[in-house]
Formats: sequence, structure tokens, C-alpha cells
Amino acid sequence: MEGRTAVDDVALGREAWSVLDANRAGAVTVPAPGLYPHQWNWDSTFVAIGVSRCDTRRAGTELLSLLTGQWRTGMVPHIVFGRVFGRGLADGYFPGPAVWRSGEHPAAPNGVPTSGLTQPPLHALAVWWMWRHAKDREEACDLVRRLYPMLVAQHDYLATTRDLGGGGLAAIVHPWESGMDDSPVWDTPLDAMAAAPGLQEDEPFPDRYVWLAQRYRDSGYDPAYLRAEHPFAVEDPMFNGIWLASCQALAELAPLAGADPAPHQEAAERIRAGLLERLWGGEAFHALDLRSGRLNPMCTVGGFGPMLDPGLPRDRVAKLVGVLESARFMGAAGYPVPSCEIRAPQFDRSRYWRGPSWVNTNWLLRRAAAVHGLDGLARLLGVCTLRLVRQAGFRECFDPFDGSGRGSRDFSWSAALTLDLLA
Ligand code: 9WN
Repeated sequence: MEGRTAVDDVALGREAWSVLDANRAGAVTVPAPGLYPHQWNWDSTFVAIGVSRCDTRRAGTELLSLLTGQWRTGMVPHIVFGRVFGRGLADGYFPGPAVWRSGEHPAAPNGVPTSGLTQPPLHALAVWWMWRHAKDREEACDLVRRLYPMLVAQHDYLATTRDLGGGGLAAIVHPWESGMDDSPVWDTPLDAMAAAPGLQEDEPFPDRYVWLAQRYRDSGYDPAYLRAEHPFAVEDPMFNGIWLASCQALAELAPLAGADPAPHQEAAERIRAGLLERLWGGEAFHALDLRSGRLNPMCTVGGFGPMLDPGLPRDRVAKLVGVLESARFMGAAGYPVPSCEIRAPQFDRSRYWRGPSWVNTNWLLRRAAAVHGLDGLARLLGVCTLRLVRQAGFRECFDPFDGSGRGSRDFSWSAALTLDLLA
């Protein structure tokens, strides 16, 4: 960007590495030792993406250590608890292992306490990124061969247990699974859920999250319960757009593992068809609440997730870019991309996924622009994101109007993805 020099870039890169080293305990990089002192699922995929150009081994061990938490169902949990930074397993974050009780479930890994929910399946794309950018090709190919069966199991789990709507898409069963925890998109299904027996309508908001997780746990994390009874089941465009991109990545990686790419290509086509038939709202993609049968009218950054698919029809890409560049998102934000459309009554410039801009979603949208040859948009997203971290540091998220930092400081994915943006 204007006025910056290569020396500034080197200094920023060094700062990013020092954050990642400070947040690392053994093979694991935690999101932020103060606030999130365990290993988080999609956070680790962003860390792997960010370090992969310089340190293939670290990218690989980050993912392998996350996958020690993978359940025998194929589910990759959203938190893998560890004794890091001198803390105990139950310390530093609620809900901890005592709430999830993974140790009591026959499909959970032995001796590795985890949550019972998952997060966006970016893993295969992260492995592809690591393989594509690795300097040591042999080491990268070896990692692909080790990780491939775990990724296949993860995708099979999503295609079977999580296709709750029967339309080829994976449903999330808790807002935590979206990675965008307090997005206003979840307000409507959560409000409807408040009428369920056992939940007081006046219970404080965060407790609904714990209550929902406990209900699923009390079913024994049962797939039949998810289909028939669980009150929260939503097909989210970002989760499914990421899954589609990961299917395409897996198709490219399959020959390295001596496997057939065709099933992954077919899966990607099924997801594309599902997205277009079920989640397209005329101008953008929206979340489908499977319990009410309604598309959520709210437009959020998640609605651009399907743009990660290079095969998305051109007319849909053009419409999405129109919305993204309009005053609803980038057009009125000094520091894009706001996580919720600015004109929405629920928009809040300082509350996590209800307005602020995030480095990880900017990185995903930059990748989406690049796969469609939208080089100007991709460059702009990269420049704006680097401006955010240069001005405010590696914060968790940022005010989209003045760029000031919000949430945790020295946040791992903000540092890791900065490394990728500087490359
Ligand atoms: C619950 C760790 C995680 C991220 C999510 C972010 C936030 C947790 C929370 O932190 O979620 O998973 O306690 O709010 O929303 O995207 O993975 O960084």
C-alpha cells in the first residue's frame, strides 16, 4: 500500500511470528492464551494456512494435533482441550470438559477431552494450501497422505449425519458451529427455541447456548435426535461454501494419496446444487432454518461463502459482488468487510459478529475474489486488511468505520493470515 516499504512489511511479518510463537504451546497454537486457552478448530486451519509458506512442519503438526480430537464418527470437534500455558484442562474457558463429557461417549478419542460440536470444515483447503505453497515437496506430500483419510472421514460425517435437510447441504446444530457465534442470523432460530420446554424465556442470552449444547449432549450426541428433535438446525452458506471449497481441494489431493478424486468432485457438485436451490435469495445467499423452513432475510458476511466456488455461475457472482461493494457492506465501511450488513437494525459496529470486520472473513473473501479472477477486489481486500492490523495490531476484530481494535489482542489467526497477505 501507498507509503509502505519492504522494511515495514518485514517488521510486520516479524511481529506476526512473535504473536504466533507466544500463543504456541508444543504442537498447538491457541487463539489467544487469555481468552481461548485451548485448541480451536477453524482457528488452527487459519494458523496452518498462514504459516505454510515458511514452515510446512508447523502447519502439519497444527492440523495433526487438532485431529487427535477427531471422533470415530469423523466429526472434528470445535475445541480440543489441553493442559497448556500451565493451566488445567478445565481452566480458562467455559463450557469446559465437564459440560461436554466427551470421555463418556464411545466415539470420542480416548484421553483427549473435546467439545461435542464442530466448526466450518476448512481443513482440506488448509492442507491443499500447505501442499501448494510448501518448499519441501516431499514433506508436504507425506503430510497429505497422513491427513487424507481423516479429511475423508470428516467429509463423510458431514454428508451423512449432518444432511438434516436431505438436500445435500450440511446443517449446523448450534451457533458455535458457524464460527460466527453471535451473528444476528441466529437470533430468529434462538428466539423460536426459547419457547421449547425446559428453557425460560427470560433466561440470559448466553445460557441458551449452553442449554442447547447440553440438550445435544444429553441425547448422547445422537444423530437420530438431531434429525427429529433438536431445536436448532440451520443450513449456513459460509459453512457450506467452505465445505464445497474443501471438497474441491480434496479432489486435487486425492491422487497424492493414491485415491480417486471423483467422489469429491461429485460432492462439490451436490453442494453447489444445494446452495443454488436452497439458499439463494435473489441477490445473495442466506441461512435456511430447517425448523421453520424459512430463509433468514438478513444479509451477513456469511452469505458470500459460496463465492469460494470457482464453478459458481457468473450471474450469481456478479450479484454477490454488487451487494458486497454496495453501501450495505464495503461501500460504506472505511475498513471492510463488516460482518453484518450496515443497514440492518441489528448491525452493531463493536459487537463481534454483529458488525465488526474480521481478518479471517476478509481472507476468505479475498480468496473468493481471486478464484473468480476479480483481481482488483482481491487486492483491495488484502490492502484493507493489512491496513487494519498495521493500525490497530493483531486484534480479534475491528470497528468497520474507524478501524479501531475489538476483542482480544495478539489473536492468532489475525497474525497468521497477515503472513499470508504479506507473501
Ligand atoms: C466459541 C476461538 C473462537 C472462534 C470463533 C469465535 C469465538 C467462541 C466463543 O472464538 O467463539 O467457539 O467463546 O465465543 O466466534 O469464531 O473460533 O477463537
